[in-house]
Amino acid sequence: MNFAVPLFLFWSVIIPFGRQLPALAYIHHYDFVVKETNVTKLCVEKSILTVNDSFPGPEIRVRKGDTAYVNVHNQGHYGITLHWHGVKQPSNPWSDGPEYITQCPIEPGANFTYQVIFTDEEGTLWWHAHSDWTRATVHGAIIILPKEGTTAPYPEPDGEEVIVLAAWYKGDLMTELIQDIVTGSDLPHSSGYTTNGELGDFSNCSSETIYRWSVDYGSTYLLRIVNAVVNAELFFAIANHTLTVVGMDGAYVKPIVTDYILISPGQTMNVLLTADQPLGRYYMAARQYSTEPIADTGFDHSNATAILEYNGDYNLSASPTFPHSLPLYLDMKAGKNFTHRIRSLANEDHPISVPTNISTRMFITISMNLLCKNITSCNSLDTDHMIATSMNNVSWKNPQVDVLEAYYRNLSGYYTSDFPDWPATMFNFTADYYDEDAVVTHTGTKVKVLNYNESVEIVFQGTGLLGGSVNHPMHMHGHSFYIVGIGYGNFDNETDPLSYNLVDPPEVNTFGVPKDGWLTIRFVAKNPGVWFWHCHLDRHMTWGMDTAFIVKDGGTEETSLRPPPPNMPQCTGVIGVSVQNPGDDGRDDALTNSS
Ligand SMILES: [Cu+2]
Repeated sequence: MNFAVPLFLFWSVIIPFGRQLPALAYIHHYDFVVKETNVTKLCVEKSILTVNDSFPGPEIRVRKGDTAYVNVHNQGHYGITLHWHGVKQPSNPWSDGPEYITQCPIEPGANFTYQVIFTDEEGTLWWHAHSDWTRATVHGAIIILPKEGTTAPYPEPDGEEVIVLAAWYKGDLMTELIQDIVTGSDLPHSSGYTTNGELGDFSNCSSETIYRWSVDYGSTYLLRIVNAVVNAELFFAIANHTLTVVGMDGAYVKPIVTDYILISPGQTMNVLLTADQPLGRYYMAARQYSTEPIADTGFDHSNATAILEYNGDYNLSASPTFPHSLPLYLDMKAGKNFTHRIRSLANEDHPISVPTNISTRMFITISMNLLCKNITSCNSLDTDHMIATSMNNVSWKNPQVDVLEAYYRNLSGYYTSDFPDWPATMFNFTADYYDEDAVVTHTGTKVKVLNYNESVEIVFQGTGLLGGSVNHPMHMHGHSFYIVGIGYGNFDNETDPLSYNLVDPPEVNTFGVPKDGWLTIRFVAKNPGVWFWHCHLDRHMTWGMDTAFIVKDGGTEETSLRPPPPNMPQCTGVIGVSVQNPGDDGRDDALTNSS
């Protein structure tokens, strides 16, 4: 069964009915039924969690500035939440979605209506589950058209195509995840990558269902590409065809003409393609960009393929052409070359506003670590510890009542406001050698509190601790941010700022901190509420590479956190075992002085 089809079939169900408001903003309503659906891939039938029986899930299609109400009916076996990735949701974190950060899960049998408020986003974003790893199959594209009467900053394409790239797990992902977390093992690895739900010609039992896209010679198309993969950055290319990247993460970029892209989990890219090649069939292919030490973790070597096929008469028996421009798994140079070309459009119609008077500076190490399994016995690094991740050596632990609820109701004992602005110790972060003591981290539920309108600069510094330096795509909720600097080695606070781009830095919601390097971002904290930020490789998120901002109210109704909707899911006080590392190093002590 071709799972691209249900997406189309459900169009009639999810098509919004519009009610016009002043200022040409529309309200849309969707019903999302989350349930188990049987599918067969890689010659094996299994059950996956879907929305409306569709993998990928239904599209949300709005115009800039609209609002969508999405009623989520949970008919699955586990609690679930949904997140509207890249939608800023001003003053409305109640509908942002990350479990135990802004809400507790929607229990099986229950429903919750999210109010998704669009403001300045334009282009493509996506939605996904934000509980455990359910987002593996519970996700879909969000298409944000320009407001009526306005156009995108490129000629109107003749057509468009949504390409959702995802990971496929042969086994029962939830069962394996829980088992691995309990035993402290490495977390599940995927068995392949999918294009609009299909693995393609290079995977077993997948040729007949390969995803196909028909094009007319001479036409130009807008591709809306979403990386919904759980744990991998991907290279993507289309044989013999040039790609022109024009948008990223719901904002426009200066056109990048290229024969491949690199896209991180969480990122979206809008790409123009002109069908200008001889009539025939061409592979659209994706493969993992791995920066991990292979000896430690290995990676998924599969190639995801779909077929671009021209309409018209030609020899159909010939094999499609494969894109030789698709870089190989470990091609760091190709990764770097593409990433360094991304610039915001930054013109009169699409201006940017990079903060220059910084009021809050943070320097944050992001690391692989070890965590004590049980505080009463922590002698051996090998047997008494499990893998963890951290930011400034704090490995995030979810609270039993979500941070937003605790903040809004002034409940103590659930989080502390002491997320550090600096690492506790300075060391040679990117050295190959590392001190075994430095590798041990501790858990905490520490947040960073920001005043409204504060201008924030964060330098993320990757570390080589545990020999585990990798690219970390960091994602922030509730805000987009500017990438003003990127570099390799240890950050130098005297010379590196001289290279900052304050003219046309990309404005994004997810961006990779390079392996053995650093990344500087800037943003203005103008969205009151609680906002999660974390690595968008779920293995790192699960291990603790997360924290949250609390942005305080700004003094007016418009600049203040709204009250919660009446039907927020209640916290049962029973935290899912699968949520995070079960390691405990005295976290409860740390919480006796809650904010
Ligand atoms: Cu990471």
